[in-house]
Amino acid sequence: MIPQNLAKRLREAHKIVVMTGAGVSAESGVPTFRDAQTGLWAKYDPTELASPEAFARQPKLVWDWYKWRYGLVTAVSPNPAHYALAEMAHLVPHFTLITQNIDNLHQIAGSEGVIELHGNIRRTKCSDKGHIFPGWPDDTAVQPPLCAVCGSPMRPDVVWFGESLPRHELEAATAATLQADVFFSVGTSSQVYPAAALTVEAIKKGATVIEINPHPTPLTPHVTFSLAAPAGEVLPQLVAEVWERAAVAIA
Ligand code: BJW
Repeated sequence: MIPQNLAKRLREAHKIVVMTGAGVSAESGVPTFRDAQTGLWAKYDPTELASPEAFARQPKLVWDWYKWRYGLVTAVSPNPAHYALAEMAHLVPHFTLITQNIDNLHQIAGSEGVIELHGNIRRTKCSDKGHIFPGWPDDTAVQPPLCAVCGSPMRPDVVWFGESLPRHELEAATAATLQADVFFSVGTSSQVYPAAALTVEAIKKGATVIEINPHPTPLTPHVTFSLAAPAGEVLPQLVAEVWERAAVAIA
């Protein structure tokens, strides 16, 4: 059940920004980073493999881990949370979707103009000059394979700890956040910056900030509404109760 004052605020909103994290893909079967894990996640700390230092130390391990994850995300499908966000874009005057996820599931669900803060695992690039390639190269004797243009080792086109976020994407995300009257933080632990700083900015500027997460985060005490439930349940319910039923009532 969506609180009535939240539903009213959403219906009146002109500019809505949604930022998603790993939790939005959890119901598709993609493991999150910081929840208890099994399999390869239990063996290796994902937050330690996602760094240039790890790649320099163990390039084959990092390459294999990402290639395995590439296989994982290409085998799963968007869930009701992804589809609800794709639908929400058509129901509000201005809608911006920002994601920290690299799995492409928002785009597959039909979202357009998604701002990807941390890259996309469906692209690879070379580690020296940043030459970008769609997809993953075929297996070669050398792992990771070498760039066809400059010969440096290939890596996924994602943003690791200590690396800058893509400038255009971060600027676009910041601009949208500063103009938002409603800001959603969905399925993120709000521990990784500068992504979490967007939520902080939205809170500081007085936007209505809604967090959707079954578990509390460091920002939970500061948001306007905390909806403590899975995104795949809350978002479809929210779209139905706030906009679709309102449209039926008017018609
Ligand atoms: C559900 C659910 C369901 C479960 N429904 N919810 C300021 C302060 C402190 C530190 C820094 C700072 N500024 C920069 C830093 C350093 C660093 C950082 O933030 N460190 C902190 C960890 C302390 N940041 C960086 O290094 C960034 N770069 C940068 O700042 O550049 C400038 C600079 C350069 C040089 C020197 C200094 C500064 C880059 C960050 C890149 C992050 N990259 C990763 C890997 C991407 C590739 C990959 O996928 O492998 O991005 S790390 C990982 O964390 C990934 C994620 O996008 C990101 C965020 O994780 P997320 O999405 O929040 O996932 P989880 O697992 O943490 O949380 C999931 C949540 O879902 C949980 O809360 C669950 O409860 C919930 N959930 N099921 C809804 N069904």
